[in-house]
Amino acid sequence: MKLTGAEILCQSLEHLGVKHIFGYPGGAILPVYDALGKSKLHHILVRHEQGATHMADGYARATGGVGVAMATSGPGATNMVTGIATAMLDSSPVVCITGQVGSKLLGSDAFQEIDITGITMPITKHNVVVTRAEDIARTIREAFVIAKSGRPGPVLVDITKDAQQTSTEFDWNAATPKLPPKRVRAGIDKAALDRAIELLNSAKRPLILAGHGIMISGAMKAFDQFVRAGDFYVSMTLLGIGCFPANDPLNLGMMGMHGEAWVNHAIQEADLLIAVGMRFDDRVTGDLRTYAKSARKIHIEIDRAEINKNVAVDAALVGDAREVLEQLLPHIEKKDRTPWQNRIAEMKGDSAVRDIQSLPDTGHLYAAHVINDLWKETNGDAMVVTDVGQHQMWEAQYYHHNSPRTLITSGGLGTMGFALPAAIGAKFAKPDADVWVVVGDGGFQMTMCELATIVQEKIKVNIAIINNGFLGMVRQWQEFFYDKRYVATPLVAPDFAALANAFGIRGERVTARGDVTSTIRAARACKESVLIDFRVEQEDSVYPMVPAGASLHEMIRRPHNPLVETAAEP
Ligand SMILES: Cc1cc2nc3c(=O)[nH]c(=O)nc-3n(C[C@H](O)[C@H](O)[C@H](O)COP(=O)(O)OP(=O)(O)OC[C@H]3O[C@@H](n4cnc5c(N)ncnc54)[C@H](O)[C@@H]3O)c2cc1C
Ligand SMILES: Cc1ncc(C[n+]2csc(CCOP(=O)(O)OP(=O)(O)O)c2C)c(N)n1
Ligand SMILES: [Mg+2]
Repeated sequence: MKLTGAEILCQSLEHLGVKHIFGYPGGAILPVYDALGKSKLHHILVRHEQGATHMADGYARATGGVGVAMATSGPGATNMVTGIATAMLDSSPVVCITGQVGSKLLGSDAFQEIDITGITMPITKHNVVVTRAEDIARTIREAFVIAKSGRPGPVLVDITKDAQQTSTEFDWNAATPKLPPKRVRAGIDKAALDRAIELLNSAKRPLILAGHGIMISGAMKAFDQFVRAGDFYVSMTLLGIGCFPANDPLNLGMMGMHGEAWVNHAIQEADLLIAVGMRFDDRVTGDLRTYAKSARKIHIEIDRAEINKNVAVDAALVGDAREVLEQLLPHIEKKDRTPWQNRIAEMKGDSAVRDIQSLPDTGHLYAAHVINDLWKETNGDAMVVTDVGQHQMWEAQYYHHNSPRTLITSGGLGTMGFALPAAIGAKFAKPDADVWVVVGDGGFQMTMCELATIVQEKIKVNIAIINNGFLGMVRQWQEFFYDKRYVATPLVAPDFAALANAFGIRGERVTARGDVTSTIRAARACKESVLIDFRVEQEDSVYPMVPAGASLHEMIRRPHNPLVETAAEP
């Protein structure tokens, strides 16, 4: 059967099980759009190509499947760069398809010609220019295999206009990928496994560092069994949140710069750290010279390049988290952990002074109240998509996630503007999910144009703007480290509720603590999307805080006590 390259692309995507494409058209990709119109694929018209990549990323993170974004050449492609880098840093499987000028014009500075494969070389797992229609089906199959296999990541396929227009024979079965999936070592090193088992069974103060890789691997069940077999305490990275239920007594909470104080102290006192699918980011370790000095380390990690990159380890188990945990499981011996449990309880007791919710209403609305009320009102079952800044950290501290893939957030690149589009993508992936955007007044203004996408697609996503009138996280750094010189952080914003109305979305404003729950409840009951502008305390800070480069136990604590640092146990 003869088809154009554009038709082959659409049919290939259908073969790969793709249902949604987030994109924006233009001249160099028009043949594909023409074919899209005749296909079964649902194209979601975004308002900015950055939004398309975040939507594809949110879609991928909500399901573990591949998200697809599309744009034209030149500015369409360059607008994707931030979204691609965001996906790269958080190992998210996204396939970006861009149009390119005709192959005969390549290198001539043609209209809207840009070397997008050159630009995205360091921020994609793989990228490729396709100049022949007959290569499209195979290349797109390869793109999906590469994006999803091993350590996932973004792949960009740049297709010249003539390749889209030329007709050629289409045979899906013959278009098998030529690239092998990223090679994962066949077996886990026996000596390392023995060493790990010995360390696991001899440790007195073991602590698990649970990361994003557990979710990527789909290792939640094996992880749960592993934790219970050894009665191990679990701490999580920001991206690991959800891999183990927050309400389990063995779950201590988040580690790192804004992690729970008792977790950071426990890391420094542990005699064994078991890192599973996490990469020892500097937000997690603080000063490496003083990091977990008393602890031996086991690292379970699929990407060999991560081993000994930041933290030297005693046993490296290179492989898929689920497979490794399953191999370890039969060897784990039950131990009496009473002294370590007592020590943890002691450290926790210091910190969890009292529950934030039981504080009297002082007339101030704190972001922590909003997040904690959102958690209560949604029974912890919402899919929360956050932006970047203080509100992101408060979400991690005060919304207690019990299920995997229910917190979607940009960790590695820390991309402001991520939340709204990523939530739209997540909603398409999980139409029945109660999707909430938790976003700052700064980040919201970066991609708020996507409100129009919500309206055009008639989807239901609730938006909680944590409006503190500041680029809050930067203001916090200025408060702590620049003598409160608030340069370029006070932020004027539009009336967000009125703005929502202008887009055709219901808008609310909340200034009093007593109105938080009822407004959240009404928003959930409403069939359409609702935006709530929460006017919160302007100069509150996130505590505790390990200053960048400081030792993990050197945390700045809340100076006086109008609030506790984090809520008591969920
Ligand atoms: C303002 C701000 C503040 C932050 N503060 C904190 C903080 O206080 N605490 C914190 O934890 N983070 C914080 N972060 C996030 C931080 O920057 C990192 O993004 C995060 O720590 C990374 O978590 P991770 O290593 O679990 O996930 P990733 O970076 O996604 O790494 C996942 C790892 O798992 C591996 N992997 C993938 N698949 C598998 C598999 N199948 N099997 C085994 N391994 C696999 C990957 O190779 C990779 O090494 C902050 C971010 C921002 C923007
Ligand atoms: C695209 C981008 N630009 C700049 C930054 C640096 N930055 C990190 S947090 C932050 C402030 C965010 O302000 P806001 O969205 O209002 O959230 P808040 O911290 O107040 O909750 C800034 C500017 C960033 N992370 N991303
Ligand atoms: Mg703000």
